[in-house]
Amino acid sequence: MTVFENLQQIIQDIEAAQPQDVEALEQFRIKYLGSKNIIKPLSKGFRDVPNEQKKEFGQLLNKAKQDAEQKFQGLKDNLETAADEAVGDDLDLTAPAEPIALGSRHPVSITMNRIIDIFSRIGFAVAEEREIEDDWHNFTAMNTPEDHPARDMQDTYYLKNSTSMLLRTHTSSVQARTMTTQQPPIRIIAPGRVYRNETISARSHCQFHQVEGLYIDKDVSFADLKQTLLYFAEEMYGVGTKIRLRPSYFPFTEPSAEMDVSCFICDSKGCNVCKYTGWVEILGCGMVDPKVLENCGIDPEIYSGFAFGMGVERQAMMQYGINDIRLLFENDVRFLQQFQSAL
Ligand code: 2NL
Repeated sequence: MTVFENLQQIIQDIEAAQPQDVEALEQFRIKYLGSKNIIKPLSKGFRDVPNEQKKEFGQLLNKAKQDAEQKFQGLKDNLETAADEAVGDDLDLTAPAEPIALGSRHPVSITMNRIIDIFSRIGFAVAEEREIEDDWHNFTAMNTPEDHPARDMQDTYYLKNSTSMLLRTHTSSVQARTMTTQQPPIRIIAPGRVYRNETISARSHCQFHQVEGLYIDKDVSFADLKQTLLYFAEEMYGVGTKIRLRPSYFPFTEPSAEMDVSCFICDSKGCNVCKYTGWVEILGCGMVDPKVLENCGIDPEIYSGFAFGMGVERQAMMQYGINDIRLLFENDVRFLQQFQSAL
């Protein structure tokens, strides 16, 4: 066979080739367009072709290369379109979208929101403030003496190299800031995170949440305190819930009391939560000490008020039967997704 005949055969083969898939197309590319393609060796035979045929041979060589290139591009485009259409077969654009999973509220947030909601309904405004405080707003304004153990480094987190800046130990500092900038009537609740240097265990943690409340006006009495807290207890733990006030002591209230509610777990019949007493302690309260009012620029001869403070974690734990406070701060979704809230 002459190089001429060889070349003509190749051109016919290119025309007849029908690669059906990506693999066959690749073989085609290697054979006619790759670095070791079968057209190349023929162009080396160019000098053996008689002069009068050189022009025709050159044109045939170019035609072989162009045919191969054209055929390859055409087949490649066809295969890609076919692949796109195959994917399209599985795509149902009318199908409903995958639902996006909603998160759930943290049990501490659920409990705190319920408390906030209950007090909002009788006119308490929510007050929020900084978590890094100075010792005046956290302790001094609250009538806590310089040598009080709560001020100790052992109990309170102070900022590095500071004896006056600290992480607030209660949200009373929020109320101190409200009282120094606003005159009565004041009716606020202060929900938020607080910090105490405690050893972490199933029952205590170095961070927890509080809701404190403050009501200051002319003629606010202990009877107002008691009725407000009874309303809260019934809203929080159900109509018919009883309250019990026991004398107590806080530097910022006088007189002071601790409040128990009749056990909502066993209906006061006796259980683990109420330790078989029928009562569970939920908050501390009292009449704002005149010294606190004075410290914050409110005249105790004109105004009086009550205040209370409650921890949120313990109430959430009792409500949901959680036996280890650490679960509330680990953020394990398997734990967190079990809680549902209306608020
Ligand atoms: C508790 C007890 C309490 C207060 C907090 C308060 C705030 C102001 C003035 C006076 Cl501005 N008192 N707060 C009063 C009594 C008790 O908390 O056991 N908390 C977890």
